[in-house]
Amino acid sequence: MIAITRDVSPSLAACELSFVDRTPIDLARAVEQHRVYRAALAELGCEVHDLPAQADHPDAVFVEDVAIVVDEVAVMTRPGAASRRGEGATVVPLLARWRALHAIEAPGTLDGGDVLRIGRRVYVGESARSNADGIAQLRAILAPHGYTVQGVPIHGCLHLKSAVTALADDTVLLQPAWIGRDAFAGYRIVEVDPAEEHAANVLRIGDRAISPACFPRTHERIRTAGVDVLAVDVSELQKAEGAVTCCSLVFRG
Ligand code: CIR
Repeated sequence: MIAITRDVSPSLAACELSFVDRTPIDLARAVEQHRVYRAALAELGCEVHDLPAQADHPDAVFVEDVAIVVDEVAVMTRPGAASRRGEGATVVPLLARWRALHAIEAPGTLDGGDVLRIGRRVYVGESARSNADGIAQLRAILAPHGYTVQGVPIHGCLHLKSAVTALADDTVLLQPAWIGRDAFAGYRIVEVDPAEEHAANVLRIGDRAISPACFPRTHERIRTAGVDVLAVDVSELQKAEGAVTCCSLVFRG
């Protein structure tokens, strides 16, 4: 697997925030946590390509949001937050090594954090960041490659993948406060522990899942479902409303 990451911006403290209160971020700690996160990706077998930080883009470490990568193509997004629209340009030449590139055009908006692919099914959060036009454009690009693209309402969180991620092809980890179970009725559903509000965002690589260290109760539930958990401390990135999927683009090389 290939993993694209980007170093933490020195301006991370000026990040966008929607559902999380602004609290002081320890930048040196964020940088160290990001180094350990990259090491976890390598431990799970990824070839990690790390892009340099973008000082003028506080949220650029959250590289997941600027592109969608499937086996056949990649799609450069048009992030819903105007402050983030300059982040994708430096990802293009790197991603172009592995995939033909498409792009979401105005007035469409789409954040990669809203896109969950499970096999040939692509679920897209109907969030403040991803609009109907962006979802329709993604559908038009991916349908010829055999993917179904389905919008899913979410409420009370930033992105679809704040509320649900995949643990396996037949199993999802879900926060029922933020998303209906009905869209995932065909799957085995593991719910986050009620005491761990933000625990639904895990990064599945093969048969293992990277998850923030602060959610031990949900880790127990994930292990009970038969999936091994690799816990990483991303506390400073969580203060910027990020977690584990958002810091990488992971795809088959
Ligand atoms: C933002 O609001 O855009 C960033 N502060 C956080 C983005 C997190 N991205 C993600 O979970 N995919």
